[in-house]
Amino acid sequence: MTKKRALVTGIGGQDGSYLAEYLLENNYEVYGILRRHSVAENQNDRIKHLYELSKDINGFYGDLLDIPSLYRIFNEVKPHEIYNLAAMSHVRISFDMPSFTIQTNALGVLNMLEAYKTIVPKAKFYQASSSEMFGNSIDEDGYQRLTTPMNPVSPYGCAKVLGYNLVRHYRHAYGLFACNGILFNHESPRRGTNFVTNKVVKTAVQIKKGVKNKLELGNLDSYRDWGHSKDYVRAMNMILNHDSADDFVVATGEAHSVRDLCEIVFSKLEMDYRDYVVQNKKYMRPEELKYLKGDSSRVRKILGWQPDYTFESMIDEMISYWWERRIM
Ligand code: G4F
Repeated sequence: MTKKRALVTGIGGQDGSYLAEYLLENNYEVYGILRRHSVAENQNDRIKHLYELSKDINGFYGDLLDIPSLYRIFNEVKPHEIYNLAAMSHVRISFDMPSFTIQTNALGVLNMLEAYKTIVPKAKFYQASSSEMFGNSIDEDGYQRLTTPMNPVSPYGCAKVLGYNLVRHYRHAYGLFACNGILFNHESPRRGTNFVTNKVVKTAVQIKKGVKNKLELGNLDSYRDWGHSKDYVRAMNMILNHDSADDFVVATGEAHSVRDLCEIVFSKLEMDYRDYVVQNKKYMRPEELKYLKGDSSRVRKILGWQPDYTFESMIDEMISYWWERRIM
């Protein structure tokens, strides 16, 4: 039987790497799009182990904004499933680079949809949409869900709303199997260390090991619904293997503040975060998204998705990861 071919943009990122692993385990051929990196050694950091494990993974240089590269790759791979995970994914940095963010995270989606519609219209398309699209909208019961108004509060969020609407529009106008996963924050040891969870965990371990003496953060009073990336990439695949194209919220339904996160991580390492955490204005955002808690009842009920990790088991895994490394 021919294997299904999956094309994954952003394969070098946290989600791309876990998704590639999951798809290989499930008998797919995986084709990834990577942007050129000036330090060649860092290009494949999160996925190089997969090249040793499987012959079914292949990488292409390309970019969502380089239309000829997309057409070349789509024509060569002729994918059955397309996962568009590539993005400028850091919300605070999107305030510094608004134009690049809008181009990549919105026009990039349009370029992908056009290549998809033209070359493989029978394939299925997953768009990495984000809870950042809700901004500070919260339903009366304290949750965000598909019907919650989208009021983005960052260039990143604004771009993701356009990408989200383009996917819905292409689905309705052209009958494509194009879906959005609205994923709430998801973390792991592979998370970039400039995102708050891995920054807190890595720095707390460094403090415990005596190589650092403080942790500088921005806003401690925002709340996030944090799940594990491995659980969330499984949802992406379930969304594309449902019998009709649809949009789903993926979340844990639990909210913790950045302060709670610090308290939990430092106390697991037998320290008091108040002795080490200091606020630095440079990590604050011009506008902050204050509270996220997702209602994922549809993805649980319709697709049977549920997370394997809890918040605590995810934090434990991240602490062990950094604890076992020689970090300076
Ligand atoms: O870890 P963060 O940078 O994640 P953020 O902004 O929520 O975005 C992540 O989740 C989105 C889903 O909602 C994704 F779409 C997006 O791509 C990304 O994966 O910040 C979390 C919270 C914020 O309130 C931030 O202000 O932590 C606060 N924070 C406090 N000090 C900090 C810091 N965030 C970072 N990155 N660094 C700090 O020093």
